Amino acid sequence: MTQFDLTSYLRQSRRQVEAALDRYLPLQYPEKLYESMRYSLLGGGKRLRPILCLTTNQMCDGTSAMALPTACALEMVHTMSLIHDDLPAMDDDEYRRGQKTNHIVFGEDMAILAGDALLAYAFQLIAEQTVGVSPERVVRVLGLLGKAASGAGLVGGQVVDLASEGQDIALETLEYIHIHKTGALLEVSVISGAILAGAAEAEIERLTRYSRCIGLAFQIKDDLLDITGTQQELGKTAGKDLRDHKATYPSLLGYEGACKRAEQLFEEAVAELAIFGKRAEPLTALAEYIVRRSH
Ligand code: GRG
Repeated sequence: MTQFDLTSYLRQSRRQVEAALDRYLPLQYPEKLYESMRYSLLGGGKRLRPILCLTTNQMCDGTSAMALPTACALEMVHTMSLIHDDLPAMDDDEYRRGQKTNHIVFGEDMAILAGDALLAYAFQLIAEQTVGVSPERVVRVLGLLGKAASGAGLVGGQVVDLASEGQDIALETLEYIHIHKTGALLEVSVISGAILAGAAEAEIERLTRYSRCIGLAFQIKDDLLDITGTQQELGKTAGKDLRDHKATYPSLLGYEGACKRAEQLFEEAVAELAIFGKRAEPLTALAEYIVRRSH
């Protein structure tokens, strides 16, 4: 639907993000801690959150000096949530992205501490390295990221998810879990880029609605990919009893119903971008990627 070359855009953006992550988090004393942090932070992944932040920032006429620290901080919060999610006390996963999980390689104690350090450093990075943005805007972004990581965001979603394991849950509960576990960080990824660039409130509102649509669409697509098995091939641990009984969009809406809902959300997301005109091409292509990706 668009002439935009998303493949090379993603390749280039990932390269920019990965170089910055490497630079912002060099190996240092105590080495074991930083090796553990770097192992998960630099160990692959789609880099979707930083790319969304940079893309929105660019669309709103920002510069990478404004947005790169926040983009990397978002990836740090995402990475710490994955490290903790994989722990024996949570999902108890041995593999992620086809590689041994952090606690398997570095031990549970170090994995907990590496996650804690990544979370704290994310806020330090934004506060200390953001260039060319007023303190008010930086504080707004810090507050939104704090909210997305808190009980009103990722942690809240994880708690309800853990409490729902092995149970039949309503679509409402499933949506609560995904809006908080996945949607909250995707939302702040999109709007932080706009806030840092000094976008108008009406634009931020549109982008908030865009991000909510792609957040849910992302999760529906994840559930659909779980069915086709692509996720398992990429190294997620499969076959744990409770997770096999987990409620998903396809289990509640049917496979076709879930596909239809994801497509609807994609259309709604794109409609929110109309006010940006042609400048929204990369964000449109990213929404399309989220809904139609193969992994
Ligand atoms: C944030 C303080 C704090 C604690 C974390 C463990 C926990 C609390 C929350 C769990 C959050 C979680 C694991 C959500 C799942 C999010 C998700 C959709 C992950 C997969 O994202 P992708 O596909 O992953 O973008 P890649 O591998 O591409 O980076």
